[in-house]
Formats: sequence, C-alpha cells, structure tokens
Amino acid sequence: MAKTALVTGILGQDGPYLAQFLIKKGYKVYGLIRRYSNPNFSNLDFVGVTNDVDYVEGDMNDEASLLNIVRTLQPTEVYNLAAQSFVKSSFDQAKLTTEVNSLGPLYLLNAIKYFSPMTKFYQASTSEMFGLQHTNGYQDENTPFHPRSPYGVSKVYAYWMTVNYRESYGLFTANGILFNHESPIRGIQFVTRKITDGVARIKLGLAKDLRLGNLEAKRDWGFAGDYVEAMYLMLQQPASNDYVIGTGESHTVREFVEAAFKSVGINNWKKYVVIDPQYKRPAEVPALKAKADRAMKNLGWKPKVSFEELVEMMVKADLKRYGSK
Ligand code: NAP
Ligand code: F7E
Repeated sequence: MAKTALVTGILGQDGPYLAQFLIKKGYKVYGLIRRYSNPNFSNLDFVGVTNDVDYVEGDMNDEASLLNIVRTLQPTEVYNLAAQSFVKSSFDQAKLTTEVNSLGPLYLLNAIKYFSPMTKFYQASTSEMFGLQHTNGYQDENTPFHPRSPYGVSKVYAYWMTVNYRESYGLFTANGILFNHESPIRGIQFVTRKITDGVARIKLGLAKDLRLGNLEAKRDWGFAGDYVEAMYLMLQQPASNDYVIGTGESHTVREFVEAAFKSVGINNWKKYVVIDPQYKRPAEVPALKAKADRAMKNLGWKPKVSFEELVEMMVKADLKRYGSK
C-alpha cells in the first residue's frame, strides 16, 4: 500500500517542495489548508503539483480539526510545516505566534499519541532557537538555545514537546533544526526574496530603491528544494533523532544584496539601497552558521545548490515574473 503523508503548511514555501518530493517517491500526500475566502495555490502551481495533492480542511489553532484528520487518515508520516514563520511579526503578534507554533504541534502530537501511534512526526524546528548562542562560531545539535524573538521562543517549546513525546510515549518524532532556506517561492517579506524582487524591479525600471534594515546580520542560506529531502530522510531512519540542516557557509545580508545586484550587472548597489529603521528588530540574531555533520553522516544528506546559484535562481525567477507581466 502507498505511504501517506499529511503535510501542514502546504501552501507555504517548503510545503510545495516537500509535496513534489514525496509524490515522486510514490506517496499519497494530504495537505492541510485553512478556510479561506480566497485560497492561493500559486506556490503549488509553481512546482506543478496542485492537482496531485488531496486537501483536508483544518487549522493549527483548532485542536478538534487536527484530531479528526489524524484519526481519519492514520497517515504514515506527518510533516508539521505550518507556522507563523515571520520573525518580525512575532514581536507584534506573540500570542498568535505561540498558539500556532507551540500549541499546534502539541495538538498534532496528542492526535498521534491517542489515535495513530505508528505515525511518524516531523517538526519544523529552526536555527532561530539558537539566537545568541554558538559553539566556536557555528551551531550544531549540542549548542544551547537562547531565542531572541517570540517566534524563536515558540519553536523551543515545540522542539521540547517533540523530544518529550518520543521519550515519554515511544513515538517516532524528529526535529529538523533547519537554517534559513530560500527559493523563488519564498514569502516576499523575507529578506532574500525582498531583495531579489527589488533587484528585478529596479533592473526593469519598475522601482527606484530597495529599503532594508540590518545589513550586517549573517545567515546560513540554502535552497529549500535541497532541505525537504533531509526532512524525508529523518523519518526513514531506524530510530528517531534531531538534526541540524544547513550549508556551513554564512553570508551577511549586505553580501546577498551585492550578489543579487551583481547578477543583473549592477555594481553600484549602494545607489539603490536605503536603510529604513522600520525593518530593524527589537532584538536581532547576529550570526548563524550550521555544522550539519550528524545529518551528513547519518542521513547521507548534503546541500547541492551554492549561495551564488541560489541568488541567481531567485533573481532570474523574479525577472521572469515581471517580464511576463
Ligand atoms: P511559510 O512559507 O511561512 O509557510 C507557513 C505555512 O503555515 C503557510 O502555508 C500558512 O498557511 C501555514 N499556517 C500558518 N498559520 C496556520 C494555521 N493557523 N493553520 C494552518 N496553517 C497555518 O514557511 P516556510 O518557509 O515554508 O517554513 C516551513 C516551516 O519551517 C515553518 O514552520 C517555519 O517556521 C519553519 N522553518 C523555516 C525556515 C526557512 O528558512 N524557511 C527555517 C527553519 C524553520 P497560509 O498559507 O494559510 O497562510
Ligand atoms: O531575516 C535582516 C533581518 O526575515 C534575515 C524564517 O524563515 O529563517 C527566517 O527567519 C535577516 C535578519 O529571516 C531586512 O534583521 C535586514 O537578520 O529573511 P528574514 P529570519 O528572521 O532569519 C529562520 C531560520 C526561520 O525559522 C524563520 O521562520 O535579514 N534584514 N533587512 C531584514 N529582514 C527582513 N525580513 N526584511 C528586511 O528589510
């Protein structure tokens, strides 16, 4: 019988890439969607799997809907990707962020515990949990947590509940501690996509400037398409565990800006970039760099797309979007 996967966050960035990956592996994929007045399937359209996914309606804030879905589907695997994932908004909407990102995973874990204990569970954990902490300049599975935003704090709760349900009830649960990963379908508010979209518009004469916050923050940016494979591999292991996933290479926002402008032949990027304090955060995560040795050794995983290739892929996609309009 075909394996089945319930993917929450199916309309976001990672959901479509994961659905595409699992469908190619022969899975039947169920995507959790909320009730919308106007649903937006554009990210699934982009990867070409909109009609290959079955949709189930529910909400991470609605425990009964999740219990009922898990009880009915009894999926082989649950990938919990749904979240209020924008760090900046979490400062202003801390309660909502906590409800979706902390209680949502708890509802799913309870649904599995009571109604489908053989279901394997993936939790979308994040490098934001490390915040200020590092081990000799990088972060791995042994680096302590010091989250710097309500988003980071909410994810630490979900991380530990995922570990706790493994230890307490013997469930197969895995935390993927993923560092920033991007793609042409990255949400427009996140800095990489905001930059590539801005660069495309400037190049085409549709915008005059690009307004950004802290250019000195360092991030370990990879390609989302590479990272969904790691999610899948975590659930195929003989025993469940938690894994850091990243490239091991770190760049400043400034370097991303430079590379994006350079890819369209603009070298004097400073002429276009305006520093706007509204994009700075009450507390910042200054530097993230993954040491993904455990994943490379146990999962045989490694990233395929380089930083330069990622920037170019995203700029090209945004140029194409505007060009075709
Ligand atoms: P994303 O693009 O923001 O997608 C998040 C998805 O969650 C959206 O489809 C959204 O649904 C859904 N969602 C939000 N609130 C919900 C609710 N109450 N009920 C049901 N669904 C809800 O995020 P992403 O970049 O794909 O990331 C996937 C996961 O990985 C997230 O949990 C994120 O926190 C985590 N993560 C991301 C990164 C990264 O760099 N991308 C790194 C580490 C961890 P709507 O479409 O209905 O709004
Ligand atoms: O910011 C700086 C900003 O919003 C990256 C989420 O997927 O990855 C993501 O969180 C950096 C920060 O991502 C602007 O201050 C400067 O230092 O793209 P971002 P994030 O906060 O790192 C982690 C791993 C997740 O788990 C999250 O869900 O860029 N920055 N100027 C800016 N950021 C934004 N958004 N906009 C600016 O104008």
